[in-house]
Amino acid sequence: MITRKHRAPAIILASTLFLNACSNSEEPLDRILSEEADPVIWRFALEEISGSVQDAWAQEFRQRLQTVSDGEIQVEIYPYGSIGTSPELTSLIREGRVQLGFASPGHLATSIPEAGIFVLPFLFPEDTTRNNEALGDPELNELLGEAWQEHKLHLLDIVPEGWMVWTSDRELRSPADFEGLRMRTMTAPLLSDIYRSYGAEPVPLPYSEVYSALQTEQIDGQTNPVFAVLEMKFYELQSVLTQPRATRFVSTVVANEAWYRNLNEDHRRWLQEAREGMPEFIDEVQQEYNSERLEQLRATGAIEITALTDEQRDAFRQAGQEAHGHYIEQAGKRGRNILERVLRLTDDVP
Ligand code: 6CS
Repeated sequence: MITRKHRAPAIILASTLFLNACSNSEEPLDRILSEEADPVIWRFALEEISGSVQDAWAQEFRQRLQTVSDGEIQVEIYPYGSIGTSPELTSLIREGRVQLGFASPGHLATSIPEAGIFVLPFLFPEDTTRNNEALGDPELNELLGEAWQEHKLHLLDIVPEGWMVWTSDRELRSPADFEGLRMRTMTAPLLSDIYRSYGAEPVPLPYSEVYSALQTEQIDGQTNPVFAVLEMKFYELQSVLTQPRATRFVSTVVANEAWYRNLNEDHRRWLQEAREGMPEFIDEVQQEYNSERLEQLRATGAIEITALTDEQRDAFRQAGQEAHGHYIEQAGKRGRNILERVLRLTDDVP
Protein backbone atom coordinates (compact mmCIF):
# COMPACT_ATOMS: atom_id res chain seq x y z
CA MET A 1 0.00 0.00 0.00
CA ILE A 2 1.36 3.36 -0.93
CA THR A 3 0.91 6.09 1.64
CA ARG A 4 2.37 9.54 2.06
CA LYS A 5 3.77 10.45 5.40
CA HIS A 6 4.14 13.94 6.74
CA ARG A 7 6.76 14.99 9.24
CA ALA A 8 8.68 18.10 10.13
CA PRO A 9 11.24 19.21 7.54
CA ALA A 10 14.53 17.39 7.86
CA ILE A 11 16.65 20.46 7.34
CA ILE A 12 16.08 24.12 7.07
CA LEU A 13 18.60 25.91 4.92
CA ALA A 14 20.48 28.17 7.30
CA SER A 15 20.84 31.87 6.62
CA THR A 16 23.40 33.07 4.14
CA LEU A 17 25.10 35.24 6.74
CA PHE A 18 28.55 34.12 5.73
CA LEU A 19 27.79 34.75 2.07
CA ASN A 20 26.48 38.24 2.82
CA ALA A 21 29.40 38.98 5.07
CA CYS A 22 31.77 38.10 2.25
CA SER A 23 29.84 39.95 -0.43
CA ASN A 24 29.61 43.12 1.65
CA SER A 25 33.22 42.90 2.65
CA GLU A 26 35.25 46.06 2.33
CA GLU A 27 38.25 43.86 1.61
CA PRO A 28 39.31 43.72 -2.03
CA LEU A 29 39.25 40.25 -3.56
CA ASP A 30 43.05 39.98 -3.75
CA ARG A 31 43.19 40.41 0.05
CA ILE A 32 40.61 37.67 0.52
CA LEU A 33 42.69 35.43 -1.75
CA SER A 34 45.90 36.36 0.02
CA GLU A 35 48.00 33.56 1.45
CA GLU A 36 49.99 35.72 3.82
CA ALA A 37 48.05 34.94 6.98
CA ASP A 38 49.52 32.51 9.50
CA PRO A 39 48.20 29.83 9.61
CA VAL A 40 46.80 30.00 6.10
CA ILE A 41 43.06 29.26 5.97
CA TRP A 42 41.57 27.49 2.98
CA ARG A 43 37.76 27.59 2.91
CA PHE A 44 36.07 24.46 1.61
CA ALA A 45 32.35 24.45 0.70
CA LEU A 46 30.22 21.29 0.72
CA GLU A 47 27.02 20.60 -1.16
CA GLU A 48 26.10 18.03 1.45
CA ILE A 49 25.55 18.03 5.20
CA SER A 50 27.89 16.75 7.93
CA GLY A 51 28.15 12.95 7.88
CA SER A 52 27.84 12.77 4.07
CA VAL A 53 30.30 11.38 1.50
CA GLN A 54 31.47 14.91 0.62
CA ASP A 55 31.99 15.64 4.31
CA ALA A 56 34.11 12.47 4.66
CA TRP A 57 36.23 13.60 1.70
CA ALA A 58 36.74 17.07 3.11
CA GLN A 59 37.49 15.89 6.66
CA GLU A 60 40.11 13.44 5.38
CA PHE A 61 41.60 16.10 3.10
CA ARG A 62 41.78 18.57 6.03
CA GLN A 63 43.58 15.99 8.14
CA ARG A 64 46.04 15.05 5.41
CA LEU A 65 46.75 18.68 4.55
CA GLN A 66 47.40 19.48 8.17
CA THR A 67 49.90 16.62 8.32
CA VAL A 68 51.78 17.36 5.10
CA SER A 69 51.93 21.11 5.81
CA ASP A 70 52.86 20.58 9.45
CA GLY A 71 49.86 22.67 10.51
CA GLU A 72 50.63 25.58 8.21
CA ILE A 73 47.41 25.15 6.21
CA GLN A 74 44.08 24.94 8.01
CA VAL A 75 40.96 23.92 6.11
CA GLU A 76 37.64 25.42 7.21
CA ILE A 77 34.75 23.23 6.07
CA TYR A 78 31.35 24.77 5.37
CA PRO A 79 28.66 22.06 5.26
CA TYR A 80 25.57 22.47 3.07
CA GLY A 81 23.12 24.90 4.60
CA SER A 82 25.77 27.22 6.02
CA ILE A 83 26.50 29.29 2.91
CA GLY A 84 24.12 28.54 0.06
CA THR A 85 22.80 26.23 -2.63
CA SER A 86 25.08 24.46 -5.13
CA PRO A 87 25.06 27.23 -7.78
CA GLU A 88 25.69 29.80 -5.03
CA LEU A 89 28.66 27.81 -3.72
CA THR A 90 30.08 27.57 -7.22
CA SER A 91 29.75 31.36 -7.62
CA LEU A 92 31.58 31.92 -4.33
CA ILE A 93 34.42 29.73 -5.56
CA ARG A 94 34.53 31.51 -8.93
CA GLU A 95 34.73 34.83 -7.11
CA GLY A 96 37.51 33.51 -4.89
CA ARG A 97 35.58 34.13 -1.68
CA VAL A 98 35.82 30.41 -1.00
CA GLN A 99 38.93 28.71 -2.37
CA LEU A 100 37.75 25.11 -2.66
CA GLY A 101 34.58 23.06 -2.75
CA PHE A 102 32.40 20.46 -4.38
CA ALA A 103 30.56 21.24 -7.61
CA SER A 104 28.21 18.52 -8.79
CA PRO A 105 27.61 18.15 -12.54
CA GLY A 106 23.85 17.82 -11.94
CA HIS A 107 23.88 21.52 -11.08
CA LEU A 108 27.15 22.63 -12.66
CA ALA A 109 26.09 21.58 -16.18
CA THR A 110 23.76 24.61 -16.23
CA SER A 111 26.83 26.82 -16.67
CA ILE A 112 29.34 24.21 -17.91
CA PRO A 113 27.32 21.97 -20.27
CA GLU A 114 30.31 19.62 -20.72
CA ALA A 115 29.76 18.53 -17.09
CA GLY A 116 26.50 16.91 -18.20
CA ILE A 117 28.48 13.85 -19.32
CA PHE A 118 28.18 12.53 -15.76
CA VAL A 119 24.39 12.57 -15.72
CA LEU A 120 23.89 10.65 -18.97
CA PRO A 121 22.28 7.29 -18.16
CA PHE A 122 23.89 3.92 -18.97
CA LEU A 123 27.11 5.50 -20.24
CA PHE A 124 30.02 4.88 -17.86
CA PRO A 125 31.09 1.27 -17.14
CA GLU A 126 28.82 -0.59 -14.75
CA ASP A 127 31.74 -2.32 -13.07
CA THR A 128 33.12 -0.15 -10.25
CA THR A 129 36.82 -0.74 -10.95
CA ARG A 130 36.38 -0.03 -14.64
CA ASN A 131 34.30 3.02 -13.87
CA ASN A 132 36.99 4.40 -11.54
CA GLU A 133 39.62 3.78 -14.22
CA ALA A 134 37.52 5.68 -16.75
CA LEU A 135 37.07 8.60 -14.33
CA GLY A 136 40.86 8.77 -13.89
CA ASP A 137 41.59 8.79 -17.63
CA PRO A 138 44.07 11.65 -18.30
CA GLU A 139 42.62 12.56 -21.72
CA LEU A 140 39.09 12.79 -20.32
CA ASN A 141 40.33 14.86 -17.38
CA GLU A 142 42.17 17.22 -19.69
CA LEU A 143 39.07 17.85 -21.82
CA LEU A 144 36.93 18.40 -18.74
CA GLY A 145 39.60 20.54 -17.07
CA GLU A 146 39.62 22.93 -20.06
CA ALA A 147 35.88 23.44 -19.73
CA TRP A 148 36.07 24.05 -15.97
CA GLN A 149 38.96 26.47 -16.49
CA GLU A 150 36.97 28.58 -18.94
CA HIS A 151 34.56 29.13 -16.06
CA LYS A 152 37.24 30.18 -13.54
CA LEU A 153 37.36 26.78 -11.88
CA HIS A 154 40.26 24.37 -11.56
CA LEU A 155 39.13 20.74 -11.72
CA LEU A 156 41.00 18.86 -8.99
CA ASP A 157 39.18 15.56 -8.54
CA ILE A 158 36.22 13.59 -9.83
CA VAL A 159 34.42 11.88 -6.96
CA PRO A 160 31.89 9.08 -7.51
CA GLU A 161 29.42 8.85 -4.62
CA GLY A 162 27.39 5.77 -5.51
CA TRP A 163 24.50 4.70 -7.73
CA MET A 164 21.55 7.04 -8.04
CA VAL A 165 18.25 5.53 -6.91
CA TRP A 166 14.72 6.77 -7.48
CA THR A 167 12.39 7.33 -4.57
CA SER A 168 8.74 7.84 -5.37
CA ASP A 169 5.14 7.52 -4.27
CA ARG A 170 4.61 4.64 -6.72
CA GLU A 171 6.39 1.72 -8.34
CA LEU A 172 8.65 2.70 -11.26
CA ARG A 173 9.36 -0.33 -13.41
CA SER A 174 8.97 1.05 -16.93
CA PRO A 175 9.01 4.45 -18.62
CA ALA A 176 5.19 4.21 -18.69
CA ASP A 177 5.21 4.39 -14.88
CA PHE A 178 6.89 7.81 -15.13
CA GLU A 179 3.95 9.24 -17.10
CA GLY A 180 2.91 12.39 -15.27
CA LEU A 181 5.30 11.78 -12.35
CA ARG A 182 6.64 15.06 -11.00
CA MET A 183 10.26 14.09 -10.57
CA ARG A 184 12.67 16.38 -8.74
CA THR A 185 16.00 16.65 -10.50
CA MET A 186 19.11 18.69 -9.89
CA THR A 187 18.96 21.97 -11.79
CA ALA A 188 20.87 21.31 -15.04
CA PRO A 189 18.59 21.36 -18.13
CA LEU A 190 20.04 18.07 -19.40
CA LEU A 191 18.49 16.26 -16.43
CA SER A 192 15.08 17.65 -17.37
CA ASP A 193 15.63 16.34 -20.92
CA ILE A 194 16.48 12.88 -19.57
CA TYR A 195 13.47 12.59 -17.27
CA ARG A 196 11.20 13.99 -19.97
CA SER A 197 12.42 11.20 -22.26
CA TYR A 198 11.16 8.75 -19.60
CA GLY A 199 7.74 10.47 -19.65
CA ALA A 200 8.12 12.34 -16.33
CA GLU A 201 7.44 15.99 -15.57
CA PRO A 202 10.85 17.14 -14.33
CA VAL A 203 10.95 19.62 -11.46
CA PRO A 204 14.46 21.10 -11.02
CA LEU A 205 15.02 22.20 -7.42
CA PRO A 206 17.90 22.92 -5.04
CA TYR A 207 18.79 20.07 -2.70
CA SER A 208 17.60 22.04 0.32
CA GLU A 209 14.05 22.25 -1.05
CA VAL A 210 13.47 18.58 -1.79
CA TYR A 211 12.13 17.56 1.61
CA SER A 212 9.61 20.38 1.81
CA ALA A 213 8.58 19.86 -1.84
CA LEU A 214 7.81 16.22 -0.99
CA GLN A 215 5.99 17.29 2.13
CA THR A 216 3.81 19.81 0.31
CA GLU A 217 3.26 17.32 -2.53
CA GLN A 218 4.81 19.56 -5.18
CA ILE A 219 6.81 16.57 -6.34
CA ASP A 220 6.12 12.82 -6.39
CA GLY A 221 9.68 11.55 -6.57
CA GLN A 222 13.37 12.43 -6.48
CA THR A 223 16.67 10.82 -7.34
CA ASN A 224 19.86 10.63 -5.25
CA PRO A 225 22.29 8.04 -3.89
CA VAL A 226 21.13 5.84 -1.01
CA PHE A 227 23.25 7.58 1.63
CA ALA A 228 21.48 10.87 0.82
CA VAL A 229 18.00 9.33 0.94
CA LEU A 230 18.72 8.39 4.54
CA GLU A 231 20.58 11.47 5.77
CA MET A 232 18.15 13.91 4.14
CA LYS A 233 15.23 11.82 5.44
CA PHE A 234 13.52 11.65 2.02
CA TYR A 235 12.46 8.08 2.84
CA GLU A 236 10.06 9.48 5.46
CA LEU A 237 7.89 10.88 2.66
CA GLN A 238 8.30 8.26 -0.07
CA SER A 239 6.95 4.75 -0.52
CA VAL A 240 9.28 3.01 -2.96
CA LEU A 241 13.05 3.09 -3.50
CA THR A 242 14.04 1.74 -6.93
CA GLN A 243 17.60 0.86 -7.96
CA PRO A 244 17.92 1.26 -11.77
CA ARG A 245 21.77 1.23 -11.87
CA ALA A 246 21.61 3.78 -14.68
CA THR A 247 23.84 6.59 -13.38
CA ARG A 248 26.27 7.07 -10.55
CA PHE A 249 26.17 10.28 -8.60
CA VAL A 250 29.45 11.97 -9.47
CA SER A 251 30.73 15.21 -8.03
CA THR A 252 33.87 17.24 -8.64
CA VAL A 253 36.28 18.95 -6.27
CA VAL A 254 37.14 22.36 -7.65
CA ALA A 255 39.31 25.34 -6.76
CA ASN A 256 39.22 28.96 -7.79
CA GLU A 257 41.42 28.96 -10.91
CA ALA A 258 43.34 32.17 -10.15
CA TRP A 259 43.94 31.09 -6.56
CA TYR A 260 45.22 27.71 -7.75
CA ARG A 261 47.49 29.28 -10.34
CA ASN A 262 48.99 31.64 -7.77
CA LEU A 263 49.70 29.03 -5.09
CA ASN A 264 53.33 29.05 -4.06
CA GLU A 265 55.39 25.94 -4.69
CA ASP A 266 54.98 24.49 -1.18
CA HIS A 267 51.25 25.04 -1.07
CA ARG A 268 50.74 23.48 -4.45
CA ARG A 269 52.86 20.49 -3.50
CA TRP A 270 50.96 20.01 -0.24
CA LEU A 271 47.66 20.26 -2.06
CA GLN A 272 48.86 17.55 -4.44
CA GLU A 273 50.22 15.34 -1.65
CA ALA A 274 47.07 15.64 0.44
CA ARG A 275 44.98 14.40 -2.49
CA GLU A 276 47.10 11.35 -3.23
CA GLY A 277 45.15 8.17 -2.49
CA MET A 278 41.90 10.07 -2.04
CA PRO A 279 40.05 8.21 -4.88
CA GLU A 280 40.68 4.88 -3.13
CA PHE A 281 39.75 6.35 0.26
CA ILE A 282 36.47 7.87 -0.90
CA ASP A 283 35.46 4.85 -2.94
CA GLU A 284 35.61 2.71 0.19
CA VAL A 285 33.69 5.32 2.16
CA GLN A 286 30.92 5.67 -0.41
CA GLN A 287 30.51 1.90 -0.72
CA GLU A 288 30.31 1.55 3.04
CA TYR A 289 27.87 4.46 3.51
CA ASN A 290 25.61 3.32 0.68
CA SER A 291 25.46 -0.33 1.69
CA GLU A 292 25.09 0.34 5.43
CA ARG A 293 22.42 2.94 4.88
CA LEU A 294 20.49 0.71 2.51
CA GLU A 295 20.24 -1.80 5.36
CA GLN A 296 19.23 0.97 7.76
CA LEU A 297 16.51 2.04 5.35
CA ARG A 298 15.33 -1.55 5.07
CA ALA A 299 15.26 -1.81 8.84
CA THR A 300 12.99 1.24 9.17
CA GLY A 301 10.31 -0.63 7.22
CA ALA A 302 9.24 2.82 6.02
CA ILE A 303 10.04 2.31 2.33
CA GLU A 304 9.84 -0.62 -0.07
CA ILE A 305 13.24 -1.37 -1.64
CA THR A 306 13.41 -2.83 -5.12
CA ALA A 307 15.77 -3.15 -8.10
CA LEU A 308 15.07 -3.21 -11.85
CA THR A 309 15.74 -6.36 -13.85
CA ASP A 310 18.11 -6.14 -16.82
CA GLU A 311 15.13 -6.25 -19.15
CA GLN A 312 13.46 -3.37 -17.34
CA ARG A 313 16.72 -1.42 -17.41
CA ASP A 314 16.91 -1.90 -21.19
CA ALA A 315 13.66 0.03 -21.67
CA PHE A 316 15.18 3.01 -19.81
CA ARG A 317 18.45 2.61 -21.71
CA GLN A 318 16.54 2.97 -24.98
CA ALA A 319 14.34 5.84 -23.77
CA GLY A 320 17.36 7.75 -22.45
CA GLN A 321 19.45 7.29 -25.60
CA GLU A 322 18.23 10.59 -27.11
CA ALA A 323 19.94 12.40 -24.21
CA HIS A 324 23.28 11.86 -25.98
CA GLY A 325 22.01 14.17 -28.75
CA HIS A 326 20.85 16.76 -26.20
CA TYR A 327 24.26 16.61 -24.55
CA ILE A 328 26.08 17.32 -27.81
CA GLU A 329 23.65 20.15 -28.66
CA GLN A 330 24.38 21.76 -25.29
CA ALA A 331 28.09 20.99 -24.91
CA GLY A 332 29.18 21.52 -28.53
CA LYS A 333 32.38 20.26 -30.11
CA ARG A 334 34.20 19.68 -26.84
CA GLY A 335 31.15 17.84 -25.55
CA ARG A 336 31.27 15.56 -28.59
CA ASN A 337 34.95 14.87 -27.93
CA ILE A 338 34.21 14.10 -24.28
CA LEU A 339 31.37 11.76 -25.19
CA GLU A 340 33.51 10.00 -27.81
CA ARG A 341 36.31 9.59 -25.28
CA VAL A 342 33.98 8.06 -22.71
CA LEU A 343 32.47 5.73 -25.31
CA ARG A 344 35.97 4.66 -26.32
CA LEU A 345 36.93 4.03 -22.69
CA THR A 346 33.80 1.98 -22.22
CA ASP A 347 34.42 0.00 -25.43
CA ASP A 348 38.04 -0.58 -24.50
CA VAL A 349 37.12 -2.70 -21.54
CA PRO A 350 36.77 -6.40 -22.33
O1 6CS B 1 20.50 16.28 -5.18
C1 6CS B 1 21.31 17.18 -5.00
O2 6CS B 1 21.12 18.33 -5.39
C2 6CS B 1 22.58 16.86 -4.23
N1 6CS B 1 22.72 15.47 -3.97
C3 6CS B 1 23.82 15.02 -3.41
C4 6CS B 1 23.93 13.61 -2.96
N2 6CS B 1 24.90 15.78 -3.30
C5 6CS B 1 24.95 17.19 -3.68
C6 6CS B 1 23.82 17.53 -4.65
O3 6CS B 1 23.67 18.89 -4.75
